[in-house]
Amino acid sequence: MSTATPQIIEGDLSVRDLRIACVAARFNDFVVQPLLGGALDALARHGVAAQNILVARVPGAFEIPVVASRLAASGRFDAVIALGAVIRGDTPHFDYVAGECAAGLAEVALRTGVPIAFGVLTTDTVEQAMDRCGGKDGNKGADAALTAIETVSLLRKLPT
Ligand code: INI
Repeated sequence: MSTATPQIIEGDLSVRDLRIACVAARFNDFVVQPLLGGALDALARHGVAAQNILVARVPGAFEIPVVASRLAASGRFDAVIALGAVIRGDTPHFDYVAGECAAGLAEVALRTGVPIAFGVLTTDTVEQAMDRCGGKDGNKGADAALTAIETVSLLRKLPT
């Protein structure tokens, strides 16, 4: 029996010279602003220079994919971080906004090859959103920033 072990490739957080675009919705800004702060803080802590970060603000989560698409296709960014908060409340709008945002971002990432970190909260209540933007469940904006860095790192290690 062979004693060979499979090659395992993982990304890490030590990549340098990253160029990052954040696309952040203004809708539910009381949630998105802490998400953006968490993302920017995580990027700074991992050595991403401020001059290599662009933040684009869009009206709502529904508008994130088209702007992410433009930025990803520009060739000027290694990754895009999408930030927003879609809160169900009692509006049927929720499923359309959240679903189209997620599907649109997945399509952009696959089409362009530029990784997109999904830092768009989709919650039933305001309380759940608050828990995830710096509350008891952490900061999903910071998590998305780390995901972006790790995924760029992995892509740089993979065969082309
Ligand atoms: N946009 C959000 O980012 N979050 C929401 O919870 C939300 N809700 O509930 O409606 C929302 N709607 C606006 C939407 O993203 C678009 O900006 C709007 O429909 C104009 O295209």
